[in-house]
Amino acid sequence: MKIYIDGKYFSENNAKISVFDHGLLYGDGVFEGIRAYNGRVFKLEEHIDRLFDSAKAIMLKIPMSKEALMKATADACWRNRIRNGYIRLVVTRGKGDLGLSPTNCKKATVIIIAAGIKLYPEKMYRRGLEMITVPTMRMPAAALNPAIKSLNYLNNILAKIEAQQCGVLEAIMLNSEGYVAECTGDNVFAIRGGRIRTPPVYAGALGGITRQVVFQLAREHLGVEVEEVNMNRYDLYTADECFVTGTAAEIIPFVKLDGRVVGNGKPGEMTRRLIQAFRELTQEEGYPIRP
Ligand code: PXG
Repeated sequence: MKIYIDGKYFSENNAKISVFDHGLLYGDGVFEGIRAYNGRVFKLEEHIDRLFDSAKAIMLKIPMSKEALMKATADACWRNRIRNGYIRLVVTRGKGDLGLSPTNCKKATVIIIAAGIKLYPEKMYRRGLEMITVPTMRMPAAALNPAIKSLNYLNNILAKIEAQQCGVLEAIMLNSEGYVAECTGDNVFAIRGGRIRTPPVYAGALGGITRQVVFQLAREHLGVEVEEVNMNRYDLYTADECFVTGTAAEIIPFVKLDGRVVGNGKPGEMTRRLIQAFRELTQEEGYPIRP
């Protein structure tokens, strides 16, 4: 594996950054998880835009243009012979001193890891996940806005630990008002009576790229506009179908939440059609890897 750090490639064993990098010391930085399918990087421009938005929100200057970063991402895939894979793009605050202040960090560090993909087992897509609601709530926007994809993921990691303690892989996180925000690393959707609903970003959700793709697929393939509305756990318990979306997960149905069986306990018809349409789209479009 060849890993990109600040314009140079290193072997896995030599890909190292300073222990004084504030990405390590404080989780000070931003990142993206991106997928490549069939020799193309899926929704690359959208991921790069979100990365720059996250960076802007934390006053981090990314030391290259959007175009250069897109080219570098494709190049990292090319050099690693990746046609289908998972790409982690990380921009840290860079090397500073032991103080919190980012002003001593002279230059951000840009890292691109283009690797293979560890998919969820296929049977989850056919049978559906089981989830619980965890006690750790999503961070209020006034503390650290969940729309920022920062390197500070402890909030989500604590929720993930709680899920695993209960023997499930994903969890519903609520916001401080008790509304559904999202999962630890996925957005959440519910379908009832043919209407598709998802929490708005202001409820504490990341503006997921896969979430946005589902808006498009629902419109084009099902003739339905997704509604962004505040939701309670009740709305998930009483839905006909539920699913989560994320770059790694793609679209996965969930069929049980907090012990309540969702719908008839099997992935629903609309969810199945969205999964199918998503798989077709990923094979068709994207930013070409071949130079
Ligand atoms: N919410 C959060 C908090 C996320 O981190 C999503 C939603 C889905 O967004 P996209 O743009 O991917 O559709 C994410 C992104 C993991 C993992 O190991 C998950 C993400 C990022 C990094 C790791 O589960 N999900």
